[in-house]
Amino acid sequence: MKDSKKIAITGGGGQIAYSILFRIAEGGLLGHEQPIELRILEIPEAKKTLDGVVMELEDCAFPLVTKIVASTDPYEIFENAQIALLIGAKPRAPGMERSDLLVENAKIFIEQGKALNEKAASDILVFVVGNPCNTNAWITMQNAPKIDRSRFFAMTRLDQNRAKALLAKRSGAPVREIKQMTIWGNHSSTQVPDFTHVKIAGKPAEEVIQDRRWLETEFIETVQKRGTAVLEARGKSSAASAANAAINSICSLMQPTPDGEWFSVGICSDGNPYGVEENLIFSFPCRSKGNGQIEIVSGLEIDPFIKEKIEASEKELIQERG
Ligand code: NAX
Repeated sequence: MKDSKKIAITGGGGQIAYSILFRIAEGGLLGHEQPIELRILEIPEAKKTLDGVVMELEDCAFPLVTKIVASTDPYEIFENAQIALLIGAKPRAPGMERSDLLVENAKIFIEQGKALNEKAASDILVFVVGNPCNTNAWITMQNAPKIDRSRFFAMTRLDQNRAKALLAKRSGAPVREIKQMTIWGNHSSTQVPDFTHVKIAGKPAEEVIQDRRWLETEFIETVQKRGTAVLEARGKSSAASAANAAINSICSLMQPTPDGEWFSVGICSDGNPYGVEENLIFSFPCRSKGNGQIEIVSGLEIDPFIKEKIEASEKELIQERG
């Protein structure tokens, strides 16, 4: 039997965790041959909820789970962690400005960055879901100088999945035939779902859909506003689809990317081939060589309509960085 992989998850009492923990424990993240140790963080106010979730995890008797640690201390949770899923964050309260949200979350991710720096495995993969996820990932990276900057990621995969699903619906092609869907920039309303390189069953999306106006307007806006639409319909924000996207992302990072495909993830922009400001966590089209070793897909021609939007998202991230 292989050694257990230590997976740290924050926000363990929350909605996304309630879905992702069970999928990870079942083998959905690292496969059915890899034993795992779950190390789950919560804040004291929600520790009781987490204790209930741990009881349920135990009651599943997952064969792959060798140990579960639940705590309110990030230094304990991140000890020797090899993958960290930073899901827990402070939600936006009614009337709260985005700038206040950034300040409140900065405190969390400064502390967690320091704890990761001190305690985690040096080659840990840090994947941030909690919003504003790009800037939270950047703050974590700044506070964990011992960990290579290429090991920090922010989730834009849910946006990519939403975009693929929408193109599949519109074109009538199955989702698996939609390839090379890029989300550029920030996971916010300035995100850029780029349809210009998408292939639908091997053909350019614009050729299959034959409605550039729809792609430039309704398609982009629907993807950008999908989170709000789910919230309005369900009365709660996206959870199972977010957990699914986080799992998809880690699988894409850990396994070599198949030919003719790429995936979107927020990564450190240092040395990127598209002239985006350095020292941001920015979503790019990426390919993995396996084990979290990824490179940005280079040489794509950027459509002027898309370029303008990428610059607006870049500007927003520079402002968030402060
Ligand atoms: P919930 O509010 O259900 O759960 C968050 C949990 O995090 C709570 O139990 C809370 O007590 C805990 N928490 C807060 N501060 C913490 C800290 N310092 N350490 C450990 N735990 C802490 O939110 P949920 O629906 O699970 O969403 C979690 C985060 O994901 C939110 O920030 C949300 O905005 C973000 N999302 C990001 C997405 C993305 O695509 N990047 C999509 C889904 C989601 O909106």
